[in-house]
Amino acid sequence: MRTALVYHEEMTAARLLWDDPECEIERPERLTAAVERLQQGGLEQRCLQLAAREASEAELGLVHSPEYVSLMRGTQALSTEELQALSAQYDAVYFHPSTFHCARLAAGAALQLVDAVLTGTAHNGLALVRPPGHHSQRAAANGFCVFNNVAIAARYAQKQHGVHRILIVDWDVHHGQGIQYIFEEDPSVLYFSWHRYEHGRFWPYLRESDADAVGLGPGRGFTVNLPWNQVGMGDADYVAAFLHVLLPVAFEFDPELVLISAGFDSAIGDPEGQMQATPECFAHLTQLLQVLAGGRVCAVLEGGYHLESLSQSVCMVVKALLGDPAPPLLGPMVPQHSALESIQSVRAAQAPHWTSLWQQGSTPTLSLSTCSPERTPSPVSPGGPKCKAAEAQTSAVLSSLLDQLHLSATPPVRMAIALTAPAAALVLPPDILRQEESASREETLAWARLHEALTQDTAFTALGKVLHLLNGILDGQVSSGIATTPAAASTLEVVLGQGLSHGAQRVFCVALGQLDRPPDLANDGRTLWLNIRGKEAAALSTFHVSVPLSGTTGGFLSCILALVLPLAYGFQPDLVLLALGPAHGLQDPQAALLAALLRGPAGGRVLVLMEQESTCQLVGVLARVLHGEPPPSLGPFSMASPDDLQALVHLRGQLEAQWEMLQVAGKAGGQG
Ligand code: Q9C
Ligand code: ZN
Repeated sequence: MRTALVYHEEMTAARLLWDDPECEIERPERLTAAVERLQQGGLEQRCLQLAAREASEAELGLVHSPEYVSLMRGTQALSTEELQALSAQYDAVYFHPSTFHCARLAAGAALQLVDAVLTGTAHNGLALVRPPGHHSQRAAANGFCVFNNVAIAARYAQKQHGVHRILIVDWDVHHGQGIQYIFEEDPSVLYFSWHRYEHGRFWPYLRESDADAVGLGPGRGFTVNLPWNQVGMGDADYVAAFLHVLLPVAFEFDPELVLISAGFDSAIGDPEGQMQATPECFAHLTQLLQVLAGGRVCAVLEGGYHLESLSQSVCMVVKALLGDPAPPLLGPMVPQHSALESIQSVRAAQAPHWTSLWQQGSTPTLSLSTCSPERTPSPVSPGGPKCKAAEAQTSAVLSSLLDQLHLSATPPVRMAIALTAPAAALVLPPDILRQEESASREETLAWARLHEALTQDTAFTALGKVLHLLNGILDGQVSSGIATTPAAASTLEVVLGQGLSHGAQRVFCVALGQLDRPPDLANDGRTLWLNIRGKEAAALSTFHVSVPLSGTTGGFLSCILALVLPLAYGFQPDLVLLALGPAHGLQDPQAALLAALLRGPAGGRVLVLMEQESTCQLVGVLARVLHGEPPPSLGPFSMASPDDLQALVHLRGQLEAQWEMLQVAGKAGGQG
C-alpha cells in the first residue's frame, strides 16, 4: 500500500496584499498547518513524498484558453495596484506576483499524482495545493481558483494514460461550477458535487447548482448535483448522500479513476460551510470511494478555512488512503429532514439516467412496533433508533469519551488470520499475522460445554483460536481477523456471547448461507442480526432482518448500499461479525466488497468466521481487503431484478421508521 503525498512549499508564497474580508481566509497557513499536522501524526513519513512540479502551458491548455493562460502569465510582472484591479474583474479572486507560479505548481501537483497512481508508483494519494481549482473556468478565475487543477488532471489522465471513465467527487462545500461547465457535455467524466445552496441564496448563487442540472446533450446524467438547503449537515447526512446517491451511480458508471475535489470547508468549524461533519467522517468518505476503480483514488485539496478542522480532516483522508481503519462515527446517525429532501430530489432528477436509482422511496406504513409480535426494546445508546433519555445520553457521552481513548489508537496488528488447517497455497502480505495462539483451555472449555458441536476435536481447537483472536480485537491489539471453523453456527453463537460480555456494547452480525439466528439470543438491542440468503425479505423485528441474495451485480450492490450499510452505520456497532456459513453463495469479489465496506461502521473491528472448507482463494481475498487493499471488481454491472427491488423497498418500508439511515425521502410517499 503506497500513498503519494504531493506538495511544494513554494505554494505558500501567494497571499492577499490588500484588505478584502472575502478573500483573506485563503491563506498560506492552510498548507503549513495541514503539513505540520501530517508530520506530527507520523503520517507524512508513511507516504511516498513527491515535490510538486509546474504544469506546462500546454497542460494548462487542456482546459484553459491560450488568452487566459497568457493573461495569468502576465500577472507575475504587475504592481500591487494592477493586481488589485485585475482581481476586481473576477468574483472572489486575488492575485499576487507568485500566483502564476503557485497555480502552475497546484495543477502540476495534481498531474504528478495522477502519473504516480496510473503508472503504479503509488496506489492512491493526496496533493496539498493552493490556489484551489474547482471554481476556475476556461477563461476565468473564480472563488480563489486560478487553474482548474482537478479538471486538468482528468483530461490529462485521459490523454496521457488512456483512461476512459473518470469520476470526480467534489466534497468541498461550494459548488465546483468550473468543473461542471468543463465536462457538462462529456459522458466520460461523471461529476458529483454536494454544496451549500440554501435554495440559491448561497455563493455562487447559480441556478445550475440545483439537482435538476444533470448535464447537457450526451453528458445528460453525468453531472450530479446535491444541493444542501440548510447549514448544519453532519456525518449522517454525508454518509447517507454517499450510500443513496453517489455510490449507486458510481458503481453503475464503473470509473477507472476517482479524483476527489477535496475541500474541507464542508467540515465542522469552517466559517464558509457552517456544516457539522467531523474529520473522522472524511476517513469514511475516502474509504467508501476506495472500493471503486481498483482503489485508484487521487485527492486534490480545494477549500477548507478552519486551520484545525482542515488539518484534522486532511490527516483522516491520508490515514484512510494508507489503509488504516477509519475511526468510528460517534455522533447521532440520523439524517436531517432537509438532507433527505435534497437526496430525494437528486435521486428523482437522476433516476431517468441511472437504473441503480430505480428503487422508489416508500411510505413508512408498517411500523414494527405495531405489527411485530416481539416487543421492540430500547437499544443501547447511541447505536439505534430513538432513545433519547437524558441520563442515557450523559452516560453515553462519558462512555464514548472513554471508548475513544481506548478505540481511537490504531491497533498494532491490522489483520490476523487463524486457520484450522495449514494453507500453504495462501500468499499474504508480510504484516498479516498468522495467529497460532489459542485462548486458555479453561476459557475455551467453558464455552464449548454449552455446545455439543464444539467439543469435537477440530471444532474445539478452532474455538480456542477464534476466542484468542476475538479477545485481541476487543482489547485493541488487533483490528480485524479471519478464522475458520468446522462448526460455524455454534462458534458464531459463542463469539456473540463472548463479544457482548467482554467489552462490545453492540454487535452487528451479517450471516450468509445456512446460519440461523441463535434462538436464545436476547432481543435487547445489543445484537443486530442480518441474514443474507434464501428467498424471503422479512424484518422479523427491529434487530432481526432477512434479505435474499441477489444474482445480479446491481441487486447485490443495492442490497449493500440501500440496506446493509444504512443499518450498520445507523446501529453504530463496536464489532462486526461476518459469518460465511455453508452454501453462502457469495462470489469472491462480492464477499470482498462486503468485507471492505463493513470495515467502516465499527472502526475497522471486523471478525470473519468461515467454514473450514472455504477456499484459500476466498480467505486470501478477504484477508487483503481487511488489511486495507481495494476489493477486486464485481464485473460488468447488471441491473437489479424487479424481485430484488421489491424486496428492498419492502424492507425499507418496514424498517425506515426505526432505522432512519435507510430513508431516501424527506416526506412519506416521496419517490426517487
Ligand atoms: N460567504 C473555495 O472554497 N466567498 N472557494 C463566498 C460567502 C467565496 C470558496 C462568500 C468563496 C470561495 C475553493
Ligand atoms: Zn469551498
